[in-house]
Amino acid sequence: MHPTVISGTGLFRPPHTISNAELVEAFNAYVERFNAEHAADIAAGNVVALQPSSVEFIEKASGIQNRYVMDKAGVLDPGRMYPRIAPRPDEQASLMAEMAVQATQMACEQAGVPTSQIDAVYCAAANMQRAYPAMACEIQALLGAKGYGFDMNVACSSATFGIEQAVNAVRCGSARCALVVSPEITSAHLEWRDRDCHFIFGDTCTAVLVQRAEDVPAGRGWDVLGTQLATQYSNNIRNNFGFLNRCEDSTWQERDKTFRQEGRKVFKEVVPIAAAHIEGHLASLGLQPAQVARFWLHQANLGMNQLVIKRLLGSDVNESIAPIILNEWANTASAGSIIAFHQHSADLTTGALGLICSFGAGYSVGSVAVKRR
Ligand code: CO8
Repeated sequence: MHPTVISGTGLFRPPHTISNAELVEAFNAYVERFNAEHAADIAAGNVVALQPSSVEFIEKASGIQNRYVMDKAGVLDPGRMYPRIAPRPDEQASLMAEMAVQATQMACEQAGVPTSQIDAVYCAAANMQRAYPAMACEIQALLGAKGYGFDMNVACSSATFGIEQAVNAVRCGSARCALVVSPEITSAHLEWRDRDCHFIFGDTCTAVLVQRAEDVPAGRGWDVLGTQLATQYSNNIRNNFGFLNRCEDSTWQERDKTFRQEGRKVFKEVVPIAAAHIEGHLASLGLQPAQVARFWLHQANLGMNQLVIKRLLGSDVNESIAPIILNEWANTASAGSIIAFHQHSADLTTGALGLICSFGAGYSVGSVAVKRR
């Protein structure tokens, strides 16, 4: 068994931002238009009038102030309310692969390795833009990488579940330099016309390189101490979009074909699951939460992260213990905890312990314990 190291991380920043004020203005224009168009049915009680959204609610309920998206105009057009993404010919690099290559180049630069050294690619994200060929195979080709690649989806926990696959492959010797890449175009499967969730998500892509420790210069990267994954089936976060839809004679416009959730239930149920998971994982490594210098938690909701930290440490969340990036990025599905790690880890010194933890649909929870080299 070979010891493993996270040697580099990368982050792709989409071209557009949407502030809460811009989002709410567009949403409320859509609501006004919808209610005017359906005035007779609303008056007759056949249609329920839509309610407006508000910046105050969004910030208080979630902590989100902004999100990045691949297309802004389509999302903010009250007559459309979803991104406009041009189809590409098969010969051209696909959008998810393009995002993945940019994030990977940054991770490889940080690690000081050429992309050609990668010999396993895990494209781990909450949605894939096509059924096949696997996104990972295309990313592998664009990077000039060797070995093999495959796609995997465990919703918001895809990246940490991918890291466990990468760590195990490098540990066992079936790969030496494994890439976990998480291109998240959440804007394309979010229902922007539903005020309960229209503010939640943003787009991005992260990349994580896992290498054999002996290949990484001393003092660079993070030793992987261990990974732990768990799932527990729940329908509280669900999206029924899939290849069987055409056989059911339904269209993608139906509400169940984009993201839906019972947000309150998710909040209440996932916080104790995540806190117990982290405690259990650390205990299996002979560690207590108080010994951990930093927790890079999933970025869905500020209040959730505050509660997880309170359960673990009995204290309030602060930027040093558990950095928050969701105010700027919103919930980026599987990429959130990796963005936090990427942006808030350079200041920790040799020997510092850290824990990356994601949680979300499935339910799923995945954690990666690391130690600064
Ligand atoms: N503006 C104004 N009022 C609103 C709005 C709005 N935009 N939205 C709802 N309200 C109203 C509600 O109608 C409700 O009114 P009333 O009391 O009259 O019924 C009131 O505000 C309170 O609503 P909620 O109870 O829903 O508010 P909460 O305080 O619970 O906050 C949250 C809602 C922010 C959604 C919160 O519950 C939450 O964050 N929950 C956890 C969510 C979570 O972690 N989900 C994980 C999903 S991520 C994942 O697993 C990945 C999936 C794959 C990616 C998908 C990409 C698209």
